[in-house]
Amino acid sequence: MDQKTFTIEGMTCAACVRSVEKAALKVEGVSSVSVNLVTNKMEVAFDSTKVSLSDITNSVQKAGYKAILMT
Ligand code: 9UX
Repeated sequence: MDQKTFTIEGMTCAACVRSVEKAALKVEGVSSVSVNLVTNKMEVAFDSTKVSLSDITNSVQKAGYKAILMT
């Protein structure tokens, strides 16, 4: 299991948080997602043999937000 942190752009309310979490969670192989509206950070735990980072950022993008991998 791998874990990465992303910065999310475009969130303004708690429903945005839900949308981003839902978008990341529906990626096959993602096991847990935690989004913080105050810090704009998203922590994702996933199986790196099933998920690439672009799968996560693309799904979040489709929901209308931008996910930037933290280095
Ligand atoms: Mo809240 Mo977020 O009304 O896209 S859902 S701003």
